[in-house]
Amino acid sequence: MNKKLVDAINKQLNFEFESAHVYLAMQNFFAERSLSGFENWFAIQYKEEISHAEKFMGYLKTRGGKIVITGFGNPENEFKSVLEVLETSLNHEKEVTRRINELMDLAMELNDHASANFLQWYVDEQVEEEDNFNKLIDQVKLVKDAGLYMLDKELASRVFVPIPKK
Ligand code: OFO
Repeated sequence: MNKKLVDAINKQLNFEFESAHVYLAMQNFFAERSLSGFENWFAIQYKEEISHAEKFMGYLKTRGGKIVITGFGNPENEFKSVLEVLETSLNHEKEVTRRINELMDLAMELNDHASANFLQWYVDEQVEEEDNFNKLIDQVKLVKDAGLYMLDKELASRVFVPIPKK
């Protein structure tokens, strides 16, 4: 396997571990706020990223490429809102997509058909990843509006109770 592609796949597999940590921090952000549904969703997202890294490792192993594990920066642990978490996630996935596309370009440039075929799974996966976060963002926005509507109804039901004169 071409050394340039082995290096690029190693870089991406380490970025998948970095992605896992990004979502692990988010999982705990929700756990702290007792939002167990979101906590569960992000726990699964964390596991998925680990499996993306493992899939890359499996491929390098099969093709005889040396696996090199590196470190990475600290993930963000502080967020102002649920929406900010989701928008950060979507931007993160767009960056993953950009990197996967670059990897695919390199595989094609090197005429490495097996790698291009392998990378196609990630190309498809990224369509799903971005779609998941886009949908979640839309849903959170809708729920927010619905919450405001329900609160508005509740406030509308308030009646003036005159205080007794004596
Ligand atoms: Fe969230 O995506 Fe990995 O590859």
